[in-house]
Amino acid sequence: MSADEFEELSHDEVRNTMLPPTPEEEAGLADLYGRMEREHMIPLWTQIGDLMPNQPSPQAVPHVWRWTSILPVAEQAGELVPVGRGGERRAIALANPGLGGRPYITPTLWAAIQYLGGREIAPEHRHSQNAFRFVVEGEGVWTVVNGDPVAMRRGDLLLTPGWNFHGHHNETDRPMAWIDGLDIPFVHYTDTGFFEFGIDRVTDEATPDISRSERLWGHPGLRPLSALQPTVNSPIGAYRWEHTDRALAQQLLLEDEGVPATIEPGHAAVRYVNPTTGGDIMPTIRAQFHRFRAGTQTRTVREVGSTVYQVFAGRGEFVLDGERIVVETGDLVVVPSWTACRIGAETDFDLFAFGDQPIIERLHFDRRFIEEENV
Ligand code: GTQ
Ligand code: FE2
Repeated sequence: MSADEFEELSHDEVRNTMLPPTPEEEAGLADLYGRMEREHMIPLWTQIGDLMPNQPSPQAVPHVWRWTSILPVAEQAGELVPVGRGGERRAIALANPGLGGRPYITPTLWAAIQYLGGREIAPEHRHSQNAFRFVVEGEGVWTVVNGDPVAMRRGDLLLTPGWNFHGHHNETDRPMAWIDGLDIPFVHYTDTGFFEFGIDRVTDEATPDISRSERLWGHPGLRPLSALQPTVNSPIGAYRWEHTDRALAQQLLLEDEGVPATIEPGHAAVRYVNPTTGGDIMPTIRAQFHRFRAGTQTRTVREVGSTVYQVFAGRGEFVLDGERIVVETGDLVVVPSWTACRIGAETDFDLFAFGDQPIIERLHFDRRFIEEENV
């Protein structure tokens, strides 16, 4: 595909070449539009440019949330707002400024900072919405997923797929904060969500280092013969940092040895997958991790679907539709659909990423466009 294909005439440009209506036609049209309004009908021809643009024209905008700004807000909420039944979670959504005040980071995705004070418990519940947690700093909370306590530590990705009971308990005297990602907006638009309370605490306050799901599934390339059927969601409750870190480090070492292992020079990347299918961890959410060597720059890419990045370590920049944003550890950046995105690493740079691409791909709406030159 060439860049020219995105420079076709808009609907308005084409319509503006038509003859204007006569005064009689004008009066007739006013009557017609009045009837339509009373009958709750809307013509396509006044809406088509908005409904069917030549290319995606997202309401969501590129935006950055600074860790140094959002963490203190979560801490203040920790002092003022109790966590418990009813409100369920001390989670504070990152609201995309283009989405009209809804608590959505993109049209399909929810991202929030969640805060649990020392010894606090977030009670069990379950819902249709798929969820994950990602930890940039701290430890001491266990998330109990269907009765399986899963330790949360720095760099870990923890899964809570739809309809699994889950609650969180902090076993230390120190607070902990992390990032939640869910498909709340998608489930809301499609009216597909169910919700149920569980018991008023968590089913198991044990604090094992390793969860039952990892004991069964966390061995590279080895699948239990007791579980040969593919499952919709990944059975792995925790993707541990030591594995992610090692996988990325080895890609870069292999590149040094001349073995093709990275996706572009100096850019190592992995996708978190469901080991029963090789596909994404959950049906609506993709999660990946990128590691860049200092000085590396990606090409400029546009992609259908929206992505949220959280800086895990280092310092770098996003250039989004030509605007440069410098980011550091903990900062979150949202890249809406079809936004031109280039990433540059000032230092060695680690990025966690999640997006809605599994929905897009399942529906065959996926498209990607790589600009030929860095500008
Ligand atoms: O931790 O169960 O950010 O149910 C939003 C909804 C977290 C959770 C959120 C949730 C949770
Ligand atoms: Fe939940």
